[in-house]
Amino acid sequence: MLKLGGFAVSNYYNKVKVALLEKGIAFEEAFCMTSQDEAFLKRSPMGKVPYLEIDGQFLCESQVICEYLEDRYPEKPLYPKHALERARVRELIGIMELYMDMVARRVYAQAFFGGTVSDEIKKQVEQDLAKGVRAFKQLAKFSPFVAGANLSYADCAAGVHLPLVSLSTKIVYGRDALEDCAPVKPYLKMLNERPAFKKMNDERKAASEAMAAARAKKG
Ligand SMILES: N[C@@H](CCC(=O)N[C@@H](CS)C(=O)NCC(=O)O)C(=O)O
Repeated sequence: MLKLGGFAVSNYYNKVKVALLEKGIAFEEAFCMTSQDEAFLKRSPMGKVPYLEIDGQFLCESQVICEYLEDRYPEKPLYPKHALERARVRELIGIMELYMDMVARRVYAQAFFGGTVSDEIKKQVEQDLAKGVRAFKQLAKFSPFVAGANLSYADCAAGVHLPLVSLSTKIVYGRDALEDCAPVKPYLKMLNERPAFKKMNDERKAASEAMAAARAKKG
């Protein structure tokens, strides 16, 4: 049985989790937080989540894990058939992760964890994120899925990254960086009507509430 390591509040963990659910692959969840401890680095060399345990071996990086899932479980594909269309799915994922989530992530400490971020970083993030959002708007199809007619790994990524980019920028800048991209809201609503996305999101919300309660208890 595959074991997915990480926690249900992590967007990268949830990207893989929703792909597993959509593909109907049996898996167990192995709760763990990120860590730089020697023992954890044996599972995930960068100390990040998620990782996937496969017969006692460990694989890290969410996109690499998705590629493995597609190769190993080709039934119910989450990539289109043709090479260029497959590349388009990866292109969208790259834009969302490298130029949107990874950029907005620099203000997540302030948005979600009670930290503060310097004005300089906020300004830089705002500028860089505008380029990522522009590229996303240029490439996203919403017809009805983000890369075209069929559900793909780009939707697994969009369904977990876009809400975080929206929420974090709304909190930090008072303006949702995706507010000019009108199809995003109905698209996310449509995704969340799918049982796999609903399950992932229900479990994310429960885990997030539990984490907030534990933090409040700690003081
Ligand atoms: N490129 C990685 C990103 C994973 C990632 O950054 N995960 C976050 C949790 S959402 C994490 O582990 N952060 C801890 C750290 O960066 O040390 C992937 O796609 O798996």
